Parts: sequence; structure tokens; C-alpha cells
Amino acid sequence: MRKIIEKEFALNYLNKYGSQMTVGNGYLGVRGALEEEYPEQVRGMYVAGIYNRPSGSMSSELVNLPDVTRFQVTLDGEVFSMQAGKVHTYERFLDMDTGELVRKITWESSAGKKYQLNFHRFVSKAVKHIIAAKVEITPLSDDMKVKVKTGIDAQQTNFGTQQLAESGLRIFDEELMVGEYETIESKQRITVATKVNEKGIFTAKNRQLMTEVEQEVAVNEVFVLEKISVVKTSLDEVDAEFPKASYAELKSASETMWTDFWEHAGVRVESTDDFDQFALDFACYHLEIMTPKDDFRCSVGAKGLTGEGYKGHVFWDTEIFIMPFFLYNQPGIAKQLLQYRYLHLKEAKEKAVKNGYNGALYPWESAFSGEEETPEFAAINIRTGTRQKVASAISEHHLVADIAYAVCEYEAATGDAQFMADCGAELLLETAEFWMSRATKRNGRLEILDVIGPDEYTEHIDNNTYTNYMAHYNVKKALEWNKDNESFTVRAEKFLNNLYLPVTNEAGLIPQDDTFLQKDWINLDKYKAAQGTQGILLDYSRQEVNELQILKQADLVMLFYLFPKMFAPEIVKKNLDYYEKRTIHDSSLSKAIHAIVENQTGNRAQAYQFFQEACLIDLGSEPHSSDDGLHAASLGAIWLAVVFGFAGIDTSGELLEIAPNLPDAWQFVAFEFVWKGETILVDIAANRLQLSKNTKSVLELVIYGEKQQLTDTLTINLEQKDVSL
Ligand code: IFM
Repeated sequence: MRKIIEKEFALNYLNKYGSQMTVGNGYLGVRGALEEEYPEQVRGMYVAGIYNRPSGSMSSELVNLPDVTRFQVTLDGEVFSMQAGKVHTYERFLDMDTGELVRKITWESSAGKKYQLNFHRFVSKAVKHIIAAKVEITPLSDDMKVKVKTGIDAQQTNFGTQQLAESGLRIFDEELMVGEYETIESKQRITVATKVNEKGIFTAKNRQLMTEVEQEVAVNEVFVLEKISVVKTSLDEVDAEFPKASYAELKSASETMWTDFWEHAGVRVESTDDFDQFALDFACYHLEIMTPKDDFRCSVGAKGLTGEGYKGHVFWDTEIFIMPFFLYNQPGIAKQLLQYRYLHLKEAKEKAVKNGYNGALYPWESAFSGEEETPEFAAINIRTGTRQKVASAISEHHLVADIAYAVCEYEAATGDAQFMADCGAELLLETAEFWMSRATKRNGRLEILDVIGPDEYTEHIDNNTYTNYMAHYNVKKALEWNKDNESFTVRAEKFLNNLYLPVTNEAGLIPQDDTFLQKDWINLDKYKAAQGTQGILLDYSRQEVNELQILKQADLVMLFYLFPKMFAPEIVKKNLDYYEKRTIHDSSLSKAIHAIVENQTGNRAQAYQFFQEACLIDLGSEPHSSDDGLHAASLGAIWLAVVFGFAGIDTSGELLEIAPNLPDAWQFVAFEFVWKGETILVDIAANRLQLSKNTKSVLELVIYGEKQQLTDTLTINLEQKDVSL
């Protein structure tokens, strides 16, 4: 049973569970807010691609849509709230096997009457527009008079910003409530339709279209109210029919799809710590519900569809951290995520021109329009009243090569020649053109000046090693795919021959950039202990941090992860140790990548510790860390840590390679891995590796450095192998 469980009600954790218990399907995300109101509780319903730019703002925001999850329950004249009366039993869980959120409470009112209240909710995986809810109330001590008020509440805002104009409200056939809305600036239309299965009295007031159902219920009888809602927007091509089916029927159709998902995309782990399996299930569930399935106009925001953090914007998180989960399970979805970038080649080219470059310069933060959405300024410093400029839009350029890397990763895994002909080769060409115009002749070579690498605590630096190597790879791959373009070929070869690629110094260290190794070092223990909080910025100004050897997140280590064969193992080890000591892991994109590279160097205990710490980013006990949404890239990276870390899969060569190195705590791990159209079941135990597929074709692969052929099943006895590095 895959379950996220909340054992007791605590106001402090309301919004964290609200994010964790989001239900959705990649089109819709509905936060796990409780049905009744509490101060500070953030409700949220989001549709992928529905953004609006509030007046006076530079950036679009993922719109918080009218709510259908709120139920005001009045029992014998008292409004139900867990802040009043007494809660005798409480249980809430999100059943990830079925996508259903359930809450069961035995409650005693202030008047001393007892009730059993059960709430159920899910977003359909079978019909993407449907949200279904069910309320069951049983009076346990006396007959009861129950009133339930619910409907469509358009008082929702994005932290106070109203994004929607109400354009129509109607009741059809004395049962169906329909609200129509339009985003104020982007002019997207949203229709929300809902109905309950009992007759009630309708009201429309203050942007709320409601029905109130009232009934007398005898003691121990169950009052049941079902509410089915449908959401559609002007992005939908076909009209969504209002379903006639009941809650149970809709649930069963959705459940079938979830069963199928888990059968193919789940990872099974046997560990001495059950938390590992739970964290992996949590990651897979959320990756699945945050990613659009059939619309390449939309991608994945940094918080998926679980909250409004980062305004729902799309970063490099998608291509580097999230896409692989789909590429090696549901490659069609990975392709769609790349098509989103291809769709916005035009805007990327416009951004390049605007900044004085050629080719395609993708926005650091993207939304629906494909234009740059990075806010111009960071949060205000309330002591000085000033705001620091956000430099990422103008100099965090590695994203361009990250997208190109993802294109090559997709091609390597699928061999999809059609995609390369339609989009991939051009995407590589235009991104390469960007790098060729971005480099500057200096010191008798080409250098890339004034950038921000993945480590965002180090700004305005020259020759960030990660960026330079990625740019080199981008141009090299563009050359391979555009051999017939003569003018490009000549320039690309010159670029490749002249681009400065930093190498190890006398001490065996690869500099993160031109000046990093000359900067002072401070003891970071205090900040590492509070990682993820950016506490360093309370003691040091951004400028001061910039002048110290301090990393927010994996930088050079990202390169070791993406190119596992590029550097000799002893160089990786030395640099990993050096840079880890200087990394606070204040970004959620850091820990799991460090876990992978630690495992590559044979440091399995440290790798496992980092893996577990990465899992705690959204699942730890700190109450507010995920209030405004889950860390989507971190969830993707948890999956990466298992597949490319512990299972030791390496896709960077001609042949698929596998060299597992499991943590001591793990007895077993198994998952499906799709490679070149074949689904391989990877099954690893401490003493045995088994690969199987259900076709008879021969697949050549490399296992612990030895070439092997897989037809249907291949079993390797690991007891006879020395798997230590
Ligand atoms: O893309 C990341 C970046 O690397 C670190 N800051 C947060 C962004 C969104 O997750």
C-alpha cells in the first residue's frame, strides 16, 4: 500500500500536507487543502498552461483557479471545525495506489454530540477534466440536522492577486452550477461546472456560486453527498462532457489507470529502512501528476501543480532532473517536453537578438508564452527598502546547453530519427549558434564571460567549467546532426578547437570558474546544518557570499553526473570532496546529484546518506519547507539517484551500461527501463543482477565493463564479482 499518512491534525503542517497531498493528473492539480476553512490554509487548483501576468508585473503566474474543494458543514447548528469541540480520532491519507485523498474524523461538537465525518476526493486519471468528491457524515449520539454548503468559489487568489474576471454564472436544470471566468491579461477562458447529488438552495454572491443542502438524519444513518466537477479551459481542443457516472464508477476508471502506471513506472525497493520505498513512491506519484500528458504547449513548473512557488515557471529542472523519469518509462512524454522547447524556438531566438547574440537563448524561467519570465528583482530587503536585481535572466545561460543535452539524451534512448529531423537537429543548431556568438576571444582562445553557473551563489564569473563543457558538448552534437550545413560546420569546428575547457591544476582541482579557487574559505558547518534555508544570506550579503568559496548547489559535480566517463575516477573523487565541503545544499537540486557522484566514487555510505537527506527535502519534519509547493526537480533527482546512482545505469556510451552498487541497507531494487524501444526489467539483489525483456531481439550491453548480450533473460551472479571501486 502506497500511502502518505497524516496521523494528527496540526495547523502548523496544514500547507505542507496541502502540497504533499495534492491530487492530479498532469492537466489538473488540486492541493490537499481540508474541506473546511482554517486561517492561513492555502487552497489551490491549477491547470497546466493557465498563466496570467498581473498588471505591473514582469512575470506570468500559474493561476489559482476557482475552488471546488471547500465544504462548509454545519451539524446541529454548529459549524464543523477541528479547532472547536473535540477530535476523538483522526486519520488522513493520500492513497497513491488509487490517487484518492481520504480523511476520517470522529468529532464531538461543543454541545457534546458525536459525529463520524469521512471526506474523499480524487482527480480522475481517466478523464483529465474531472474532480470527484464525497462527504459521508454519521451522527453517532443522536439524530442530526446537517447542512452542507459547497459550490464554486472564485474568491481564490494567488497570494492576494486576483487573476480572473467572472464572466458568467448559471444554474442548469436546477442542479448544474457553471461558472465562467477569463484571465485578466492572458485572456484564457476557464469553465468550472459542478453538481451535487442532492437538491439544495442555490446562491450567487461575492464570486461564490453555492448550493446548500439540508437534511435530517437519524442516529447511525449515513448522510452521503457526492460532488462531481469538471474544469475546462480555452486551451482544450475538445469539449468536456459532464459525466453521468457516480463517484465510485469514476474512481474505478481512474484506479485502473493508476494500477497500470505503478506496474510500469514504479520502483520496488527492499531496504532495512521502509522510508526509502515510501520516498520513491512519493517521488514517482508526484512526477506523474505534475507532468502534462498530451499537450506540448505546457511543461512542468518548479513546483509542478502543487503550489504557487516560483509562479509555476519552468526551469532547467525539467530537462535535467524531471525528464529522465519519463524518457526511460514513457518516452512519448519526454518527447512532448522537448517539443515545448521547440515550440518556443522563436521566442528564444528573439531573446538572443535582444541580448546581442545569435541563435536561441532560452528564457531562464518560462511559462506559456515562451518569453523570459524571470522576475527582474528579488524579494525586497525590508530594512533598506531596496530590491536586488535577479541576474539569472541575463547570465544564467547554461540552460541553453541543458536543453540541448536533453535532446541528445532523448535521441540516444529512443533513436527517434523523425523527432531529430522535425525538431531535434534544428534545436541543436540554434542553441549551438548561441554559444558560438556568446564566446569571446581572450587570451588566445575562446572564453565564456560573465555567467552564472548552476551554483547561484557565485555570480558574474568567467569560464564556469560546467557552462563551458556543456556549451562544447552542445556545439559538438549540433555538428554531428548538421553535417550538411557547411558554413556552420566550419565555424563550429573552429569553436570546438578554441573553446577553453578548464582542466585540473597542480593540486588536482578543476576550478569552478576563473576566480573561485582564489577566494577565501569559511567554515560552513552552521549553514550546512540548516541547509535549504539560505541562512548564510542572513549573516553575509550576496556580494560577500560571491567573494567566498561557497556553493549553493552542485556545480562542477553536475558535470560529473552528466558525463560519468569524462574525468578519471581519482579526479572526480578529489574534486567531489573539495567542492562538497564548500556546498551548503541550499538548493533542492543538489543532494541527490551528490549522492549519485558519491556512489560512482565508491563512497556508498555517504551516497546513501545524501539520498535519504534528499528524500527529506519534501518529507522531512520541518513544518513549512514545502508550503508553496513540492520541489519538483528534487523528486526527479530521487529517481535519478536510484537508477543512475545505486543501480549504476550509464547511458553516455554507445551501449547501455549497468554496474549496480547498492547501499548496504538495500537487499533488492527493481524497475522497468525503456531503452531503444525495449522494456528491460532491471532486478538487482545484493548477490545477483537480472535483466529481462519479453522480446527475442538481441540487445548488446555492458555489465560491469564487460560486453554482454541480452535476449530474454540474463542473470549475473554478483558474488563472483568484485563490485567495489
Ligand atoms: O532551477 C533552480 C535553480 O537551479 C536553483 N534555484 C531554484 C530553481 C528552481 O528550482
